[in-house]
Amino acid sequence: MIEAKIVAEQQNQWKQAAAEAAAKLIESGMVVGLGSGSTAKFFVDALSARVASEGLKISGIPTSGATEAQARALKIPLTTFAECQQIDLTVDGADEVKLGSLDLIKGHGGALLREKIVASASKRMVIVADETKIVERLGLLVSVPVEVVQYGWEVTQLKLKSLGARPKMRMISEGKPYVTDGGNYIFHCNYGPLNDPKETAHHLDHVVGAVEHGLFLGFATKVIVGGRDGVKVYEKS
Ligand code: A5P
Repeated sequence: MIEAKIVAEQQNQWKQAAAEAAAKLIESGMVVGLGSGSTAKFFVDALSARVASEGLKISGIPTSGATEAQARALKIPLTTFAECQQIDLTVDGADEVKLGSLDLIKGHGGALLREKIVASASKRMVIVADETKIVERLGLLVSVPVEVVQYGWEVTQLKLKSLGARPKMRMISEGKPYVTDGGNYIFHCNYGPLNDPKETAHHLDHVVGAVEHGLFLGFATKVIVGGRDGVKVYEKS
């Protein structure tokens, strides 16, 4: 128990170190995509400190209600896609990162749809993570979350099963499904380590009733990783 607490504390320090390094990449005039999850939360903290102390002039586009609330509380100016359709740089976390391709699994914080919309509108996407997220193959540590519209979810679940996944509905508590900011359900699809993430993504892209999935292939341009040897930066190879 105590050991688990120490590991979690250390992991948080690594996340924070990566997030603070990413905050240094932000320049005045940028439209910044604000990711979701605990590592992105450290980034938003660090960014707000720069806005307050250096007068950095930026506008943020949050990827979730939680990030929006944090940014508002920290007085980070926000904008919307109605006003601005291109983001200069997005900083977000990830659940798994494959070095080399910088392909990712994201969405275990429950915000994958908005995260992918923001990523797809971004010129650059920087991922902040601690070293425990680095994998040889996607799917090694976590399942692939899939966001599914509520209507007919039973049919969509069967379709996901037929693709070889073991879909499990994300729940808040017994009998109470988790509902995303967009009003959808999430199914965690456990495939195990993926041989061909592109093929899996292609199949998931064509499931009627599935709005988006957590395979983020080809989006990240840089990954900043905090770990026992300090902060390391990886570019796409
Ligand atoms: C949110 O939906 C996710 O994509 C997060 O970015 C991801 O789960 C990483 O979260 P942590 O930074 O909390 O580990």
